[in-house]
Amino acid sequence: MDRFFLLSPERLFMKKHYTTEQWRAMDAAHHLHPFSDAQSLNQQGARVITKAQGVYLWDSDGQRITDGMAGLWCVNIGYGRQDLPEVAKQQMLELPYYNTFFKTTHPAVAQLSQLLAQVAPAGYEHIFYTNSGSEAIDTMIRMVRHYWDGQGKKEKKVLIGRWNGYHGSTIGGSSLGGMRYMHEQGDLPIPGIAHIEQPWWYQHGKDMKPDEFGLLAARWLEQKILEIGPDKVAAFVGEPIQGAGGVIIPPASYWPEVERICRQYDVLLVADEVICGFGRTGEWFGFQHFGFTPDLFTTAKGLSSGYQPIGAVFVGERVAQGLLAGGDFNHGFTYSGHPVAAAVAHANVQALRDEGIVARVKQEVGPYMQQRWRELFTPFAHVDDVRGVGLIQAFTLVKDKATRQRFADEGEMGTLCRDIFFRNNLIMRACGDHIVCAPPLVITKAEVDEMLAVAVRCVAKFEQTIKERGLV
Ligand code: PXG
Repeated sequence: MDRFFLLSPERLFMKKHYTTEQWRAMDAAHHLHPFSDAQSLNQQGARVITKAQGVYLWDSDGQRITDGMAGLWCVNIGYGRQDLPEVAKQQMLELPYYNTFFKTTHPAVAQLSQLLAQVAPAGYEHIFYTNSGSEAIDTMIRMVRHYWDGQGKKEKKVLIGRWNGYHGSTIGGSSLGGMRYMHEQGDLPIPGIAHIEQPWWYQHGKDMKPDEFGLLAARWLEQKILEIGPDKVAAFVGEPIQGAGGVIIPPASYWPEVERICRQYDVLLVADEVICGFGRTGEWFGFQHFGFTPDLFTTAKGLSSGYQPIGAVFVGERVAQGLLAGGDFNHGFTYSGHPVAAAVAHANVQALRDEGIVARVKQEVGPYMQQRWRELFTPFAHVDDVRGVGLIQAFTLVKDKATRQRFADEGEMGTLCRDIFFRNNLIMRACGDHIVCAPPLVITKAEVDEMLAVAVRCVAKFEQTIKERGLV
């Protein structure tokens, strides 16, 4: 047989010949979904998404769905780009795979690294690649501990994260994250991880002004460092804005105070930019929005806009010098710096920059979204803490706005509301009772209007439903 055979068109396109029911049956029989109750999902049957363009998805019944979540907070550049698949194809033809372990490199990864060092602020000249955000977090954990070993501070091993923070699903990532329902499965967290409370003013701020509360919340970190002992604490890790935790935006005073505390106790500061990175807040990275300088930061998602799986740890000067002087770092993945993922990420980041997509979030579509979001949702009786930055926004479903009373069964109302969106062909995410929205960064003002008009009708329907059911 010819070594370079091609799949026949029939075999390539066979997948299009099934019906929705057939897809569902196939899926239910063999596919275990992430973060899902397999039994109940299989009874309902998953919605089959077949194609996408711009900010829209289509399902196998031909319904058009507005994707208010950019996939899973990742398709920053929007669906349906022609250039990214072309780059992938060319790279696959030229060099589909080679590793970067044993004194080899390749043009795609070298070029991507140069570009990333350019779009990041000065001082992040060194980048380590992974396939995902979770792997970026685990890489960072090992890197930080290895760094302190190299400095002769072998006791400095504890990483501090936050309750309701999300850092992925690997053993390290889910330990560092503060999702208790994840810790319950698999005996987590692993040793050497601690957590402090999240900086959510609405819940924990009581009578304080937001900035007063921001300082208080930062000092929870100081207390924890002192409790553990500064000589044992390696790093503090936080998302600039907590994404999966429900878009928790700390007061402006929070991050600068966290930074001051980290410097005072010589604790490394790590920003998890997996959601905030690559334009989501209107800046390239979330730490630029909040005005602090992490020692390292982790990225994924928007790095390739989800067109390929890739993550990266950006290493600042201090840790980079330690690593460069520290001999072998015994860590890496078969696909670290994968040529196709690197080539696609390069084309994506270049387009985010050269087409002004990130700048537009800050100057134009972000402010417009924020204004409309507040105007449209603030009036609802059971919607409160309406908030957002750039193209990441949320509100919280509450029982009583006057007393800030939440619903008893956290998540039940969020799911109810989310399902109404879904039935109306709009995807927004419920994180507990927080409704969150993070559309592709290329969304136009007209598409924002169209999306929010549907969302408003859905929230009205939600309020009517909970009244009818006697839930309020
Ligand atoms: N850090 C942060 C801040 C994240 O949001 C990860 C790390 C892990 O990335 P990977 O690529 O390993 O998934 C994430 C991922 C949700 C949801 O439902 C959020 C994420 C992933 C899946 C679902 O909000 N964030």
